[in-house]
Amino acid sequence: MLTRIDHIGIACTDLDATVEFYRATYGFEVFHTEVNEEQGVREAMLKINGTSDGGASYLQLLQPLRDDSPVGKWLAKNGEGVHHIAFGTADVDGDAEAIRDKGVRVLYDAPRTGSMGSRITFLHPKDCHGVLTELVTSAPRPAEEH
Ligand code: MC0
Repeated sequence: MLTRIDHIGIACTDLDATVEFYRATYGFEVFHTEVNEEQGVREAMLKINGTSDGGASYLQLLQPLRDDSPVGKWLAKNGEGVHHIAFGTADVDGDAEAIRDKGVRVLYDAPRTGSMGSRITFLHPKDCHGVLTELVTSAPRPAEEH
């Protein structure tokens, strides 16, 4: 069952400048940063609020590592902006399978590694009214980190 918005992914050309915009304008601080080579991104997670299931909601700022990565291709075509939304679930495997059974293309046969050790998969935007949609099961982790 999808229980919350885990994050909104935002494509940007300059991660440091975008992080500074969110800090200076809204007061959002960086909770976590990492490089995900497989996904081709450098990212910063800005925590917006915690939730009772142990997960949280974030803005995920994404700078592409390569022009031919999903975010690189999308930026070249659309410029900066909202790239995807991600729903949180305790069971990404089960939810992905149930959604696949409804005829929506699930992009991975098995979930892959996402931010902060999460397990993720994606639904094809053309099957979701133009929205690239991610399903996320968070890794158990300490409440606060940097
Ligand atoms: C592409 N399209 C999108 C889109 N990306 N539509 C809405 N939102 C997006 N983000 C549309 C294009 O405009 C195009 O439409 C069609 O889909 C095919 O796009 P393409 O540029 O030819 O690219 P493809 O087909 O090679 O790849 C599209 C696909 C890919 C969605 C399969 O981007 C993908 O595998 N995405 C999932 C992985 C990902 O995005 N990783 C980065 C975030 P037209 O009408 O022109 O045909 S990593 C992440 O988020 C991790 C770290 C995490 O959360 O933990």
